[in-house]
Amino acid sequence: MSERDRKPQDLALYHYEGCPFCTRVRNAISRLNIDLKLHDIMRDPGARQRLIAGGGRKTVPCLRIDEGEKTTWMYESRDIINYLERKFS
Ligand SMILES: N[C@@H](CCC(=O)N[C@@H](CS)C(=O)NCC(=O)O)C(=O)O
Repeated sequence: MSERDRKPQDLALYHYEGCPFCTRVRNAISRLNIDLKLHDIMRDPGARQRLIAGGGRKTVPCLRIDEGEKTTWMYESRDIINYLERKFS
């Protein structure tokens, strides 16, 4: 997989530093060597608003998956890790 493929423009993780479920996902991102866009909802109120407006909940971690016109908001840390492992292992 090329360097470019490891920097996916169609994925973004909404998270915050002190959240243990977010830490699990960030650890998986490091392990899989992916350069993913991260939005910290504690430091960035705009990101928090976008998460609630788009996904309907303020729970983190949440992975935003953009596929053309369609956007999916994936909320469960286990689901997010499984998805990233399938895509990038
Ligand atoms: N089952 C979820 C739990 C996530 C969770 O409990 N996140 C907390 C922060 S560590 C949260 O966002 N709580 C605020 C809320 O649910 O609105 C997962 O594993 O992703």
